[in-house]
Amino acid sequence: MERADLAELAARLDEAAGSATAIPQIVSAAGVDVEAAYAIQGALIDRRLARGERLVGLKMGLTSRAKMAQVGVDEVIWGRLTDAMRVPDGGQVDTTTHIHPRVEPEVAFLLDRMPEPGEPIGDFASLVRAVAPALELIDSRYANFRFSLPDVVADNASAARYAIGAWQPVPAGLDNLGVLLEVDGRVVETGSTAAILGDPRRALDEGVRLAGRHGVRLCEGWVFLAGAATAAVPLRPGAHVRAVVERLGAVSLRVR
Ligand code: 0L1
Ligand code: MG
Repeated sequence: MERADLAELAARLDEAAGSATAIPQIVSAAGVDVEAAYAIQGALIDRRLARGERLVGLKMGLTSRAKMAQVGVDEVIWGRLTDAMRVPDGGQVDTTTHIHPRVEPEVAFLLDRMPEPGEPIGDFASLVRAVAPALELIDSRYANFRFSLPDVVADNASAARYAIGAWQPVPAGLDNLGVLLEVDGRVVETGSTAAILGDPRRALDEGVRLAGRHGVRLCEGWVFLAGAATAAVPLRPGAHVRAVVERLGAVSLRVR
């Protein structure tokens, strides 16, 4: 596929996000494969950077069985995070600026140095400065939240907004911490960090490897969203959403 055609698909996804209007599965309809879909994702992010946003990290997607089953795609994917996507802990999100937003509880890592592709997770302690509870708000730009693998990759792994709680030293037992997702004080999902590839540290390994294939190296000071510990739940206006991760504390946001 020509570069101009990839740029056109990126522009349509960008406009769909900007106008909060769902579109059909234009990427799979154009016969784009996963490799080219990551090039579209890159072009999509370049448009945001051209508007003044800064690249500040990476997110992993579909790192748990619950998430894969929810959307019918069974491959781990990654996307890019910009500063404009971040919501302060306790901050507000306006649902009218999104199409059909969902929220999921995650853990975030703050990177201490740039990892080498293929570096084993045994070096996790030297790579990660701190860990925090996180909420990711995802919003597919495709109608009915339905897509194939190339569609969702091009759509930046459905990334929309994220909130991060207070950074903590890396806790013991990171591979099996209890996770709760609450809406209006009621627990709606429960899980464990073990749901994230068996150990969220593995997500960092995968992120370094998969993004490295596309020439993207993680940088010191970047945020890394390791993936969701439960399925995502739809967001409705007025809701107060909170994620609690054992030993890490809580993070919340309010929906307008
Ligand atoms: O962060 C995620 O796991 C989302 C990945 C893309 C699939 C979805 O929209 O649920
Ligand atoms: Mg996620």
